Formats: sequence, C-alpha cells, structure tokens
Amino acid sequence: MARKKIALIGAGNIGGTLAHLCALKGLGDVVLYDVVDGLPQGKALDLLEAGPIEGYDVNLVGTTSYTEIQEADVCIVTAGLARKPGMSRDDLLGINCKIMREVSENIAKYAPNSFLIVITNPLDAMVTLAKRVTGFPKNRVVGQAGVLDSSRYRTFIAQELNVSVQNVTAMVLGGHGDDMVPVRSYCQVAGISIERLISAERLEEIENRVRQAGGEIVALLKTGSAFYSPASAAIQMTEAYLYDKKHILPCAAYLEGEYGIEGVYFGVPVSIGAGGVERVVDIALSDKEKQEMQGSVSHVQELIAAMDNVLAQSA
Ligand code: TXD
Repeated sequence: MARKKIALIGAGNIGGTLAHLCALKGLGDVVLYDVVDGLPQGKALDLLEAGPIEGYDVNLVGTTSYTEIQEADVCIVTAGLARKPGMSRDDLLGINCKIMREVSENIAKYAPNSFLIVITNPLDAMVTLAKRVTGFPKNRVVGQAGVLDSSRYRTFIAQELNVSVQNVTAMVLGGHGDDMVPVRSYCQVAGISIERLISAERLEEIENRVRQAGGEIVALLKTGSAFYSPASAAIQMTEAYLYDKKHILPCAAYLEGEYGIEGVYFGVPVSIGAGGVERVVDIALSDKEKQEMQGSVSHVQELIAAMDNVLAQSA
C-alpha cells in the first residue's frame, strides 16, 4: 500500500515540529511548504538525515512550489504570523486573512480531496475562511485549538494532584480566545469528578491559567508562540483520521444547529475517523457553562464580522 502524503503549509516552528512528529511516528511522506526559500528545504533535509538514526523511511521534501502538495491526503496549515508579547490572537487577523486565502486556493487546486486541519490564528476565523475558499464539505475542514487547550488543562490538573497526566481527562470548548470554556463538569481524574478533588476556588485559578496559557508561553519566549504542544495536538487529529479511530476530540467544527449554534466554527467535541469530522458529540452542560459558551460564540461572531470587513476592503 502506498504511503500517505501529508502536506504542511508553513514550515516555521509548528510546521517543523509537525514534520518531525510525522516522521518519528511514520505517518507518511511529508511535504513542507513555505514562502521563504531555503527554510522548508533546509528543515526537510535535516529531518531526512535523522532518518537512519531514528529508523524512519518516510520521505521529506521541502518546497516553495504548491505543485509538490499534489494529491496530499492531509493538509495542515500553520502559515501566517505568530503572536509577540502584548498581542492578542485577534491582532493577527488582517495579515493572516490574506495568507489563508492564498493558501486555501492552492489547497483546493492541488489537494482537492484532502482532510484540512487549520492551526493559524485567529483560529476560528481562519478555519471559517479556509472552508469558504476551498469549498470543501464541513467534514473535511477542521480547526485545532481544543485538543491543545484541553491538554493544558490536563497538565495543570495533573501537576496540582501529582498524578499521571494519563489519569486526567478534560475538555476545553468554545472559541480559541481568552473566553474559551474549560468544562469542569467533564473533568475527571481516574474517573473521579474533579470537583471532589480540588476546591471550586482553586479550580477557578487553574481554569484562568488555562485561558491565559498561550499568552504565558508568548511572554516567556518573547519571539513567538507555543509550538511543541500545538503540533502534538494536530498530530493526534491526523492520526484519528488516517487510522479511522473515531477518536472523540475537542475541535473547531462547523456547526449547523448543534449546541444551538448556527453557521460558525466553534470548539465542540467531535468524532474524527476516516470520514473526517464524522459527527459532533452532544454533551449536557451546566447553566454556567452554557452561558460561557454563549459569550464565547458572540466573540467568534464578532471576529468573523471583522474578517469580512478586512476581506471587503482588500477585494
Ligand atoms: O492552537 C493553535 N491553534 C495555535 C495557533 C497555537 C499556537 C500558535 N498558533 C498559530 O499558528 C500562530 O499564532 C500562528 O498564526 C501559526 C503558526 O505558528 P508558528 O509558531 O509555526 O509561526 P512561525 O514559526 O512564524 O511560522 C509561520 C510560517 C513562517 O515560516 C512563514 O514564512 C510562513 O508561515 N508563511 C507562509 N507560508 C506559506 N504561505 C504563506 N503565504 C506564508 N506566509 C508566511
């Protein structure tokens, strides 16, 4: 059977880490694309030369030409600017809109049957634009944010209780902004409700740290944003698709009435398998969580309106 082909659009910090993980896990042949000549070629060659040591046989190609992504099975987009200290994700809207439009046109042209995962910020707007421009059905366009935000929640809970991260299940839903929704009622440690283990006040502090966790890393790095963990998150989604896992993961999915939300991309639990986003999983939320979801949807809708303005001005 031929190896799968994974196209990584953007060969920066996340793109390079994605390529490394794809190779280490043997997910398929990798094409790294970027507009900066030399960057994708250099990273691909470097990774290829690690192959004999790590024992992977996958091929890695770096390119500035979209023809190389021809017939890719999966496209993961990280092309665009990343945050610097003092910037919100929404500040990236203007510049990343233009980049996402160009990237999406080329994906539609060269990899029309691919499963498309968007990572570029502001995530909820960028994934919306990718769906519009590619014209792909909603099951083949998904945004990565919730897997990462949930992993941050799980990390902090595991640290707090000094237990294995593998014992902690948690979900963060909603938009990928500071008003994201850590769903406390579904957070468990070895099946035990988190509310039995940590006080409400302390949980509030931990959840606030989750909401600010992206900014915490930006403030430390000073020149960019998190990249190891966002890459791991997108790879988990890629594996769910390639191995038809039906893995339930929190992702930005296009909603048509689910959770009472119509016509926007929003972070909800979905099942990912060979059909892409195969279904949205409906979970009962507390009144407080429902209210927080509403607040977060309003923010996403404002972001989309701002994006439409930017697009109208540049048309
Ligand atoms: O969970 C999440 N969704 C995120 C998203 C978590 C962390 C960071 N997130 C966002 O991902 C971040 O705000 C950025 O918008 C993207 C990519 O982050 P990364 O850290 O990889 O940024 P880099 O290192 O700056 O890499 C971006 C690359 C860089 O090499 C540029 O040359 C390239 O994008 N770029 C392009 N590639 C292709 N096509 C075009 N037009 C283009 N323009 C820039």
